[in-house]
Amino acid sequence: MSTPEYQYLNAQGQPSVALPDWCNNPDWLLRCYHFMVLARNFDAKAINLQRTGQLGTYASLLGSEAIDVATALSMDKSDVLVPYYRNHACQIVRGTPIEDMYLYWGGDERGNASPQQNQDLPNAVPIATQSLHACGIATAFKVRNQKRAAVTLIGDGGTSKGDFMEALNIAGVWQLPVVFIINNNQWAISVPREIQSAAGKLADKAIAAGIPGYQVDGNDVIAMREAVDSALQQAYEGKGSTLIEAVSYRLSDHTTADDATRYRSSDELKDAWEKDPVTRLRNLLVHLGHWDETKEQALQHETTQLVQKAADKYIDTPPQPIESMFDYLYAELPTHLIEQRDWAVVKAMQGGSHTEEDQL
Ligand SMILES: Cc1ncc(C[n+]2csc(CCOP(=O)(O)OP(=O)(O)O)c2C)c(N)n1
Ligand SMILES: [Mg+2]
Repeated sequence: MSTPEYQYLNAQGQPSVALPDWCNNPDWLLRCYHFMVLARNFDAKAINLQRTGQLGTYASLLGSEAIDVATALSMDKSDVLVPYYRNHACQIVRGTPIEDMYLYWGGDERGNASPQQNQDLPNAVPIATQSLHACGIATAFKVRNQKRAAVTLIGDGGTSKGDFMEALNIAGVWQLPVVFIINNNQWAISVPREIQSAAGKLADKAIAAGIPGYQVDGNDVIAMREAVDSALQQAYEGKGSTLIEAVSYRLSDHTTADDATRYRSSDELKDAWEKDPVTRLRNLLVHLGHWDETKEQALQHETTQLVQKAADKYIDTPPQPIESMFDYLYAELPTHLIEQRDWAVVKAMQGGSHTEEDQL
């Protein structure tokens, strides 16, 4: 992996060039670190819940903390986040309660409807569809003359889909206020970046759309903030879209249903951990004299407690009635589904047990 074009910190978290002036005040960096640690604790708990049968299949955020936290902190409350399935850290920063996020990953759609999400969209699981949704939202902002932006994230693999290129194209032609961020974590499940695209940089995909594209170190919160801030500014000023390729690494399996040891080397993973975004920011904060072991322990304790409380709340949430799964698909339920719903209600009343003949 070559060095990304925009970078302020080396792998050890030491400044490699002069830092922007705003770094003289540590508040933003400390806030960023707080959320990155919280996100990591949220993630570890999610994996534990899944492994003990208390959560559904879950996509870990490990390695994407700098991308997501810096992005969400740069956004204005009135902007709209258009996420894919790995943007839990963005959602935490934007105010989605952690218990709702566990609800969603536990298969309960109420987790997708937090009032705190405001106008942010729910997770897009069909790859790259979110890029087009972001363009639709940004078109509305433009037509209404609102100074707002849609910020959408996508994986490296997702950029191979037509939807992504179509979205970039229309965003360019219509000068839409969209910030496109690629989380280039080097893998699309088991497909490595090198055979996903022949483009030298994924940021170069912006060229054909006539919009600026930048390749940024996605493990470097300062580079991320600088890139997202300037892309948002461009969007607010009516100057259109930007594509940011955030170069990072997926430190986890693809999801809890995956086993990455089957297709990637442990040496590659070990090298990637050397650039871990969380350690990197902690090292910078120590270097700047803003962090020490006592503060670290206090933050770990605080965020672990917060996550535990949210997990308890999630576990204590009574499940929805069985018929709720039929409730949101049709204005009027077709006859065959009415029959299935009635059958499910009766079965639930009988205690949920079923026999071979019951299988539909
Ligand atoms: C339209 C569509 N095709 C296939 C899939 C199955 N699928 C889920 S994740 C994934 C790989 C995505 O990789 P990438 O875009 O790099 O994102 P990452 O998971 O690495 O963050 C695929 C192919 C899907 N969800 N949607
Ligand atoms: Mg990927």
